[in-house]
Amino acid sequence: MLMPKETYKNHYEELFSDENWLVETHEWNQQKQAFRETQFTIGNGDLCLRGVLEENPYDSYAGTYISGIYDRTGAQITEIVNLPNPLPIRIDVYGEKLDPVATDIVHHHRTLDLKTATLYRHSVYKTTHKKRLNYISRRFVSLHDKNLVVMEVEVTPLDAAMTINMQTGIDTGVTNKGTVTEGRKKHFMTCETSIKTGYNYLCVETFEKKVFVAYASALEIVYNGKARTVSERAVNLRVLKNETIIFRKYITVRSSSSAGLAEIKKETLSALKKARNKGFERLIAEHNAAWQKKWSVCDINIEGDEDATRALRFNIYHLIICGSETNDDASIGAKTLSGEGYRGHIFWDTELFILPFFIYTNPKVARNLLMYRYRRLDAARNNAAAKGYEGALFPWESADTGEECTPSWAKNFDGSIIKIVTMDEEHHIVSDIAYAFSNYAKVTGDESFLWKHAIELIVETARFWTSRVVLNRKKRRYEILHAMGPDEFHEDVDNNAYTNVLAKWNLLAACDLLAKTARKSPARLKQISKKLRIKPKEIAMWKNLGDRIHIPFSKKKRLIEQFDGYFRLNDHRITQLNDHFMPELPISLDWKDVSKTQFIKQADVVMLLYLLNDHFSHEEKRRNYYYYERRTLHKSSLSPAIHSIVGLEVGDEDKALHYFAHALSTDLSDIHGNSSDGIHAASAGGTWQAAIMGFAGLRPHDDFLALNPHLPSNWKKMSFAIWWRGALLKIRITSKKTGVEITKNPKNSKIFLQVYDQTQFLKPKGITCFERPETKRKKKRRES
Ligand code: IFM
Repeated sequence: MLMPKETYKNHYEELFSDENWLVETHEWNQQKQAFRETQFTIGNGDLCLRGVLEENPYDSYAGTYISGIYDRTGAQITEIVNLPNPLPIRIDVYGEKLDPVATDIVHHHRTLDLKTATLYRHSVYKTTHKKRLNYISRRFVSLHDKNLVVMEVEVTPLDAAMTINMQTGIDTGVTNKGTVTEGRKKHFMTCETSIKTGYNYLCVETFEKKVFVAYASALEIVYNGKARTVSERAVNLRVLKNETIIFRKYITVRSSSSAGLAEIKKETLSALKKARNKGFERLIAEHNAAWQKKWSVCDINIEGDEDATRALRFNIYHLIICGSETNDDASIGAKTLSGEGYRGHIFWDTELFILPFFIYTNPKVARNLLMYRYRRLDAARNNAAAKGYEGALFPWESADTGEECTPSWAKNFDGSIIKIVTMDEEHHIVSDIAYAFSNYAKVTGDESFLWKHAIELIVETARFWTSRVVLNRKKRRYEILHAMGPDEFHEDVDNNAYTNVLAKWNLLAACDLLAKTARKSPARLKQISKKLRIKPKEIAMWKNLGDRIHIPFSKKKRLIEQFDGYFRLNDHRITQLNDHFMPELPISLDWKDVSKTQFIKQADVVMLLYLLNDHFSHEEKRRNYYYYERRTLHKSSLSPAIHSIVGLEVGDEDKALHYFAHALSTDLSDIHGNSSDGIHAASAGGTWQAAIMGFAGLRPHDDFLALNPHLPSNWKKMSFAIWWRGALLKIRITSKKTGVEITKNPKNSKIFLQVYDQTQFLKPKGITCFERPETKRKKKRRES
């Protein structure tokens, strides 16, 4: 007979938000430990901590990352630094170390409450003496006090009194995870430690860049209803059966590359003192209020599809916690600040997949992300010059300095080691970045950014293309040879359509911007032309090159050809799907031969249809979408969300929903099997875009914002907010109508909106309503 499952008490449960905000696990599974650590990462945009258990069980991987702190060992590749771990709390009873690997665990439950960005845990241990200990904990990285981490652990012996030994500290024993070829690396050394009454202090310094990172921590013990602060890092306490002892740890973390040792110490300690004076409850209240404010803009609520809502919140949460509002010298790596995948490097993922979320929900962060690139324009100029090009060539993988950081070797899907050529061929990153600058300026209407930064960057990237294209005299056209598009299965191709069309866009965008500047402010144009040494002849050249760049197209098939010769490659059918209903390489083929086939890794032409969607007719989109979608293996997490959006554009709701669901669960269900290395940031950003640019059909235009919603039948209502031209719009969409309300408009901008086929200025107060044309028609019919 099955015994009824014992229920254990966890009073934190009363604090949980409703289940549409919770990400939970109800099991301890050692194989999934690293994946859960990624999933349960907490942070505040500047500092992130992987969701490691407090006890640091065997094989756990504590990760503490600060936005923008990278380092390098010798001639090896620059990587994000894994800093000392402030979280360890070790508990021993009867000389036994309690942790889920070492000890029997009879109950284990972890909950990330996305609404308050608080990580909760409940475990029950059974010692070898068969005595149980109830263990609950919670922690958060404050969104209100950007330097503060607060944690609490409560233990209660359930069967008999226990002598509990607790040890805590800041663990400097951590290293970067490393790679097989480079080994594990430590990027810092300790420069100061002190244990004083009321606090502990630690300061480390990174080896190469000499950045100080300081930690001050205080430990409070609540026992017998009395709270006391202790300076010892180890305590021994006799705790009676059913009595609870609480350990609270307050940690402040500060980093600086300019402050001296004394200064950073003073700041870190004073932040700790301030936090202690506020007290535990107030710190929680302030943190929760900051998140409430954040979600009031960032949340997307889909009534009728609670699973999608929860999954979207999970993805949005992970974007929020890695985007800095204060640092305009750092960007977001492909794996956020939740792991060391791709060594924390920054790719095109940021500008095209992640940035749109911030442009529309937190333009301050978006501006910082762009400023990161702008500040590295000189490095990009040097990179271009070193390779014999004009203008600016941004690195394929970037870290702190803006120099190229792509490693030369990596592991392929079949485990073999392959040479990497992305840095020499994926030059599309140049126009991807220019596109992002233009997108930000268009959506925000931030003219000062446009004049001061965007024009310069768009001009310098256009200049790059003038030196990258070659003239094919015979065919009287310009070509881009030896390139790689987003589809990384095909290296060294000529005239990749994505690259060529975006290069063309970049060249013509530079002309366009200068022409607009000439119309608006001739004085400004003079200034810019002087600073960037632009001559009318040069502008004419950009126009000529842009107009004459070859875009591969098959008249016979009436399709864009992904690159010259693509249609001559072997064309196989996808015959097998994996457990996630995603295509597999047919077993008759070998990975090493994939480049000889028309199989592609990720959205390439389809990405183009999305980015420059008003350059293509509906029919062109439809034909190209179906051709390439059938040949895409989605071996990059960047691919599904884009296929969802373009699926909707061509009217295929089934495909849109299929790919949306897939993208949503990328890191909720570890779909690619590598979430342990960090959250797939581009996929997370892609889910936001699929919801807003896809299902809500949002598109920015020069003079207005357009919405063309398409809600699946089970979605009753979709609500979200966006910033457009300095105003905060709350948008509610149902199958019958769309309501838009201006909730903030400090500059009193006039907002012109097109929804379905109707255009109107939004009322300054109250909700402006747009009825679906079908609803209107039905109403009319009823009336007549
Ligand atoms: O930028 C991507 C690329 O498009 C596919 N491989 C992984 C990179 C980082 O996410």
